[in-house]
Amino acid sequence: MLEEIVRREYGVGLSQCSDEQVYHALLKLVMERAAAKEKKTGDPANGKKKLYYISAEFLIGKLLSNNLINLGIYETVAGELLSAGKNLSDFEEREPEPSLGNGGLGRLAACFLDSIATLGLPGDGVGLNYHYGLFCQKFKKNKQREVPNPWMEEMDWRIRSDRQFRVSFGGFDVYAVMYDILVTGYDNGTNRLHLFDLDSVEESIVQKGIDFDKKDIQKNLTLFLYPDDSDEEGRLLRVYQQYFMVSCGAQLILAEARERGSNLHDLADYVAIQINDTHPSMVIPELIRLLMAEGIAWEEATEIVTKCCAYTNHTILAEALEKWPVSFLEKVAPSIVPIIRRLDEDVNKKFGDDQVAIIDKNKLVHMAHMDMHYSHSVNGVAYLHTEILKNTELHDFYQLYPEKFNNKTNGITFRRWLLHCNRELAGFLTDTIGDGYKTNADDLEKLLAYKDDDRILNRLLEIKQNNKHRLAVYLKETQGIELDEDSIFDIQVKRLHEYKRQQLNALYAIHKYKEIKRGKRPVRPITMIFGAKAAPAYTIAKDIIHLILCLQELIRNDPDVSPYLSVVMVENYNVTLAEKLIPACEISEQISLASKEASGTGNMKFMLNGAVTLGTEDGANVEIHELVGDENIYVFGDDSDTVIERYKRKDYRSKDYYDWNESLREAVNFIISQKMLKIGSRKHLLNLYNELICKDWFMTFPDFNAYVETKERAYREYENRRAWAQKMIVNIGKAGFFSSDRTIRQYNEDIWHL
Ligand code: 26V
Repeated sequence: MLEEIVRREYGVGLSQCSDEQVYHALLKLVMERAAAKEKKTGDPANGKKKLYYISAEFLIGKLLSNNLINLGIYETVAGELLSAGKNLSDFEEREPEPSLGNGGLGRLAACFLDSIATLGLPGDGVGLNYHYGLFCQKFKKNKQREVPNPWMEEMDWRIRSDRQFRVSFGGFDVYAVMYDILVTGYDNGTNRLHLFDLDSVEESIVQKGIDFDKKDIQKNLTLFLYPDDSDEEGRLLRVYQQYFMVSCGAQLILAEARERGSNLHDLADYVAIQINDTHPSMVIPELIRLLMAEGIAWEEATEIVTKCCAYTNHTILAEALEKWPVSFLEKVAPSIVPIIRRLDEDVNKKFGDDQVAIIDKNKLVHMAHMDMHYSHSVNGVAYLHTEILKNTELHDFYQLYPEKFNNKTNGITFRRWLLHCNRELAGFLTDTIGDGYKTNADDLEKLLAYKDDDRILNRLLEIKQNNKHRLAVYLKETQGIELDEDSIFDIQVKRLHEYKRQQLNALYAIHKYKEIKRGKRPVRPITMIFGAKAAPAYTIAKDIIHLILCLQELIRNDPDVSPYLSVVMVENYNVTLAEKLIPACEISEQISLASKEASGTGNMKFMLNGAVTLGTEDGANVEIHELVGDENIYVFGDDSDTVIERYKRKDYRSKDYYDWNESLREAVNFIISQKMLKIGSRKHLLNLYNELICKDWFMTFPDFNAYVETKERAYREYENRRAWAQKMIVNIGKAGFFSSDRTIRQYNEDIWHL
């Protein structure tokens, strides 16, 4: 099939093509096949209602192999290339990764698009065409440096559409263009991801690193994806981005609804809108505005919009809940300010309660409050998270609208996170239990019947070993990192955030280092792998990276310790690296402070690939624990009730734990020891040391002992290889629940009704 394309396009055979020609032919092939599977407006196979998943982030990752898998032509194309003396994996490597998201929230949106298409549901993504994805991370002098991360090419996955949109900012208008990326379903139809952009955006305004002139909106609007808690001056630009996204989105939604036959009064029969966190919240007032411009009265317009919109909350961290000054909105989007004020007045009239107001006394607009009043559904992303929202964080709103609150535990697409990233395991599963699991994830349970089958158990261990080998080869080639393939691969990869507690894992590394120095060697060498980006303005997160990199250097150069312990921090952790790391992992670190991680989705990816979780009772870990049982997970630490109580009492003093706990004190002190100061920066290490002793806001110290003990137990039990393989079987077998196909079915049944 590729042969046909290159003959047509270049008039030569596959074996005569340059690599660029082949790559472009692959893009063409996939896009043609995918487009052929689109259902067109008016197709009776499509109901009239369509979903729009609006999100500031879609962390789609590379698309080539996933699309080939979803279209069912992976093997054929791989074979064709091989006969022409070429290797598909070279082209997979060549594809730049669109890193259009920060982490979990953006990756979830991408998994959801895959599942929506796979289930054959009509649903498109709506977002922004960032010219640079999340910054590319470089390590220099054991510190993170940020450089731009381009992904667009002369020819890539984007299709420029003819639709034009005008967006009115305060004082000037812009004309938007729309790019579409085809979203293939596994053995099913094709949907689209719509990414809006301005032709006037100029990459040349980027100065050193990722700095640029924040003021010229025409030139910088979609230049960069925001690293979640960036600097103050960029906040206004972020509001410009958000309003631009939702204004274009709202126009697209209304235009398409009309094309499908809506008279706008019945819009809710034609449209479901999922608001992914508060970044797209301005779609509510924007839609009301547009409906009123069409002559629909206030009450009816707000009612229609409420029926269309549903809001997902992704965090309970107060500092992450967006509140925009009214003055910002007046500058950026003056036409929706009167609408927001009126929504606020209506809420005040109805409830007369400051706690649930949209605009507070400080003239801040609480985006989540607007979402909860003017959506028909509010959901959390894991059981525990939703309970905490209902009982604590959003309790006032839960009392007003109990019927709106619901849980949708996150999921991951098995196409990317099993079929694509772990072909050997996927093949083994097909041989063992058939391939029903590819579309019916619960079929994985069939694996449990083999729990005592030595052949199967050994094969699982062998596949894990092969994946460890593949990772070792890859990291050696790409980053010059050497891994001991016989050591335990213990992995923590995720955004760097204090609540995720990479610092706790680093304290363990120090503890182990000290033990080995004293002559207590582990039975088997341990490889602790980290991967994480820190937001550029997030000082403590960067200090934690510095600590880990310094430990890596210290241990690597210490012949007493390096045969038994290594700390490895991979550079530029992204989706592509995740796809290599996860299949090779044996112990999955999910050690956030209980109550703080809304769900986590990495935890699910590791489980599905046969890693055993070492984690707190937080987010979806709670559900993993329930599914696999005590025997097949390592749980430690204070539970969420204890943590929430301790915050309420305001009596946590990390210094007390430091004073009482000798081994903790030893590890903490080591951060500013002579050995460390010789390698690292006094300023950064001291800053981190002080932060821990004087604050430790995410309570690592109370969990330290339990963490060390539980990790040691996991390492001990690892030595019983048969029993370990049984834990792997249970983890894989029980992972079906975490398929995003299940999550999307639930969204559709409870919220969208497509
Ligand atoms: C944003 C910010 C911005 C300000 C500073 C602190 C901070 C901390 C976290 C965030 C992220 C908020 C949204 C987010 O990415 N949530 C993640 O969503 C995932 C998908 O639902 C979920 O699995 C993760 O647990 C959750 O952290």
